[in-house]
Amino acid sequence: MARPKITVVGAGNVGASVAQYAVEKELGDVVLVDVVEGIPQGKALDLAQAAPVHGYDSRLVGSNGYDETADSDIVVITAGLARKPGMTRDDLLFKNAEIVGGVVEQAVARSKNAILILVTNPLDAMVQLAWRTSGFPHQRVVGMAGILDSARFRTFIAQELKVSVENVTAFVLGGHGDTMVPLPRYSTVAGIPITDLLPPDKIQALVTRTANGGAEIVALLKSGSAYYAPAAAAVEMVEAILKDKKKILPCAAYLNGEYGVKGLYVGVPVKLGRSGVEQVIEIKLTPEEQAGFDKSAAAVRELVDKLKL
Ligand code: TXD
Repeated sequence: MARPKITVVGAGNVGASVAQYAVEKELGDVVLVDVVEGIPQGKALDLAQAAPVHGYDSRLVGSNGYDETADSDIVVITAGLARKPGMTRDDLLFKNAEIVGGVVEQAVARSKNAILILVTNPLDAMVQLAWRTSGFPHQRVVGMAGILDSARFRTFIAQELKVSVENVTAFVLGGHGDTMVPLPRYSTVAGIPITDLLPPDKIQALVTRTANGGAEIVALLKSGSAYYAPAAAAVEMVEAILKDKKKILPCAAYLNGEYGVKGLYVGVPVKLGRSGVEQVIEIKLTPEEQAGFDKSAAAVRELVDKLKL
């Protein structure tokens, strides 16, 4: 049986790490694509030469074009710009929309049955754009953000309580970053809600640190943003899909009335399997949580409207 084929567009920090984690888990063969000449080829060759040491037989190819991507099972899109001094959020929105739109057109023309996983920021708007541009059913276009946000929350909870990260689950809804809505009452340590383990002010401090998790890393790195955890999160989605795990994960998914939102991609728990987003998991929210979610959806809607999607 042929190995699954995973295309990763954007061979920068996140893209290269997605390729690395994917082959280390031997999830499939990987095609790395970037506009910069030599970068995808060089990184693919370097990762191929790590194979004998790590013991994976996944093949790696780097390219500046899309022919090698034909018949991919999954296309992970990390191509884009990060905000530079003097650039407004809108500049980034329009620039990345141009990049992601072009990438999606090229990729889907050669892989009509692929599942698209978006990573480029502003995440929720880029997923909506990719869905529109691809013409794919919404189940096959999904965005990565919630796994990262919840992984950050889990890390901080585990550190605070001095327990294994494996014991900690966390539930996060809404758009990526500032407007995310963590749900402490559904966040647990070995099944015990953290609301039984930590005082409210401590939980609030961890929530605030999580919402600012990306900015904290940007401030430390000075140039560039986080990539190990974002890449690990994207690869968890790749694995859930290719292995048809039916894993419940927070992802940016298309809502068709769920949580009171229609026609918009927002972060919610979904079931990920070989068909993509197989189900949106709906839970009952308190009025306060629903208000947070509505605010988050409104922020996404604003960007989507600017792109006239
Ligand atoms: O939670 C999340 N969704 C995110 C999002 C977490 C981390 C990073 N997030 C966003 O992913 C970030 O704000 C950026 O929009 C993307 C990629 O982040 P990364 O850190 O990997 O940026 P790099 O290192 O600058 O890499 C981007 C690459 C770079 O090599 C460019 O040459 C390439 O994208 N690029 C392109 N590749 C292909 N095709 C086109 N058109 C193109 N334009 C740029």
